[in-house]
Amino acid sequence: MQKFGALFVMTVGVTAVWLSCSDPQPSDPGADMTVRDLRPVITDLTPSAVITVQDDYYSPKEVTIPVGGKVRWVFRAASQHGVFPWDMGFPGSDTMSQGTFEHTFNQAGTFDYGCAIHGRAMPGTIIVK
Ligand SMILES: [Cu+2]
Repeated sequence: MQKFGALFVMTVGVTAVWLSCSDPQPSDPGADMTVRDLRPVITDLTPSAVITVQDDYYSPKEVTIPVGGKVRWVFRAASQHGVFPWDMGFPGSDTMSQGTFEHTFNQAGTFDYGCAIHGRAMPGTIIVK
């Protein structure tokens, strides 16, 4: 009977050690984050649209992005250009021929812009929805 008792204690002990080693819930601080939580982080790193600024046009001229999306303008021009919002709906860029300018649009709407130098002869539109 003493043998069975010792076997029982040993079996319970081994099982307890096995259970504590195979804990299926490791403490991962990001484990309860959802895709929705991560979306602002992802959009912050990756632009929703990339617009090339050339002589004398934006390509593409019109883009549609989600709310919270970022637009990156990449200047690849010989002349100076800029991004100038007509209704001041977002801060414009400096004028430049090479370089980048970014803006994150956190409100829905239609944002028309043009060039600070060439004006409305260089039209562009950002649609945020
Ligand atoms: Cu221009």
